[in-house]
Amino acid sequence: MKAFSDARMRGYFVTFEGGEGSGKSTQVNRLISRLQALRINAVGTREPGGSPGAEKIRALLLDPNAGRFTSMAEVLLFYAARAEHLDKLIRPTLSRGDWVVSDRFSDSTRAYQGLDGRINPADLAAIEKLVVGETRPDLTFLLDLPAAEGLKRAQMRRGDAQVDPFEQQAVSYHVALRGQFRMMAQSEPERWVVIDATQTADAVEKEIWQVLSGRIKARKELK
Ligand code: Z5A
Repeated sequence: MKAFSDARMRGYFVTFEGGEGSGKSTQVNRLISRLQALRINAVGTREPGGSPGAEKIRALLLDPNAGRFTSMAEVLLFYAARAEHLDKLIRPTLSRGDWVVSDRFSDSTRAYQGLDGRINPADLAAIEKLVVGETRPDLTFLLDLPAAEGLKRAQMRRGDAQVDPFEQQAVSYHVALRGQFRMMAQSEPERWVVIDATQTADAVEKEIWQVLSGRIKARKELK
């Protein structure tokens, strides 16, 4: 079985997915520290964003006063940001043989923008193919926890700051999203690893590291 796409040719691409407040940014930072301690060059990044132009698009998408764009406009904005991110950061990093660890990637578009059914799934898949091409994640962690718990954590972290248009959606939307992510993980078990994100941040980190150290060892053996 070929466990990694182009494993000998390029670096390694890890993504974190899940609902609001599921602990993705916390775990991206912890993972980057662990990789750097092993002298593995790794870049932590996020979506939407991750490059100067993409961060500008992020500001548009998450403007608390703007509301949500129409479905197609939203998809195209996320993909415009992703195209920038891929060309300016992700592809150059992977082609140097380094690691990229991203807080969200195209699975978030499939889940969030795919959920309302207003975009034909075939159109969404075509845009993904055009922009992402072969630069698909090697491994994706789904940080899975009940929507209400994630929203509570996000609210605590936000404090007095304004709520972005995605967090403003009804709890039922976030519940449906959780189901969508779980379904996606089930349909591609060779890429996704589901982690119980109700555990402490330390326990989540440990579980992630167990999976990754196995992958690192396997990569060394492949070389
Ligand atoms: N979006 C989209 O619709 N389509 C797309 O293609 C993409 C994104 C790429 C981006 O918002 C929004 O864009 C997102 C989806 C949409 N909106 N929603 N909903 P964002 O980047 O601002 O937010 P986010 O990606 O949803 O993540 P977040 O709210 O920043 O949360 P997080 O990164 O998953 O969690 P965290 O910041 O690491 O942790 C949250 C708090 O919980 C914090 O205080 C931590 O200290 C605490 N924490 C972390 N882990 C734990 C554990 N294990 N136990 C207890 N407390 C914890």
